[in-house]
Amino acid sequence: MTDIRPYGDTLNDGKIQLSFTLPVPNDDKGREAAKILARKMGLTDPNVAHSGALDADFTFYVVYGSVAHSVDYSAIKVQSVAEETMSMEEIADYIREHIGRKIVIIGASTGTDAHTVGIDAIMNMKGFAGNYGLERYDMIEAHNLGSQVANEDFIQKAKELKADILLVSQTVTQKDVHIANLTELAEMLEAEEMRHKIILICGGPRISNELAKELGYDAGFGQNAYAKHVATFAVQEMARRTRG
Ligand code: B12
Repeated sequence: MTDIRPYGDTLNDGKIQLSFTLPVPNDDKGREAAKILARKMGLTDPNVAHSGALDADFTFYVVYGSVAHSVDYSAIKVQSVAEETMSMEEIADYIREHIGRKIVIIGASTGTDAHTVGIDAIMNMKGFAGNYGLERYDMIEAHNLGSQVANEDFIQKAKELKADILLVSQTVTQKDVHIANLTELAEMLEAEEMRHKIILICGGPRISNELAKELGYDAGFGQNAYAKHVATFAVQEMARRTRG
């Protein structure tokens, strides 16, 4: 597939939907402004499907239109975490065989981030979407520290619990606050001479493996990540390091 386009009614018709807010009242002039903006973004035949007042001076728009661009799908290369995913039982067996002791994993939503559902999905006993969390895994001692955990406290806890693996969740990305916070943690671990001793993994809805590596992490996981994905990577990486 060398030339893919969005699909609406018929294949390759290029139909897309945008949503945005403009600082104007919800009236005809505002709707025209939304269409002009859509045309400037390269959409043909823009159509304002919805406009809703957020207050007297701000309006939310949903605009449909066709985009002329296409993507050469066959040329795309992504850096996903490539391991073949093991099941919860296979992971426990793998740890017994290759590491020979329980491993300690701590996780938190760090900095000012108050979102816990993502890290809970990965760690909590009951898990998420039919996938048990790390607390249920045999051979893994999992500690979920919750949200708004300062990087200093996270590191302190990692020392206390002799953590092998640190899991950091970041949901809020406004003004790139996640980049600053993730970078700070990686730098603090370097300064404490702990970075090479632990496996450092981040995750969240706007985190990719590529971004994580750029920030000095061992791996990054985004949407649709479950405990088995992160545990497969982590235990295999730990075994690789033990061998190395
Ligand atoms: C619930 C929610 C809240 C709740 C959180 C409650 C709680 N206990 O967590 C409350 C009401 C507290 C809240 C507050 C805020 N929120 Co909020 N919130 C949401 C909401 C609706 C759902 C998030 C969620 O729970 N998703 C479900 C989980 C399961 O998905 P997930 O986090 O993506 O996790 C998966 C993966 O990403 C991955 N993963 C996640 N973390 C990790 C970590 C590791 C190590 C790994 C391996 C994988 C992994 O695995 C998970 C399972 O697959 C989203 C909108 C949305 N629909 O997504 C907004 C949203 C995230 N919130 C947003 C905002 C802006 C805020 C506030 C700043 C609002 C405000 N102005 O006060 C505050 C944050 C304050 C703060 N200091 O952090 C924005 C973020 C925008 C951005 N890009 O920065 C969103 C997107 C809403 C929006 N459209 O504007 N929020």
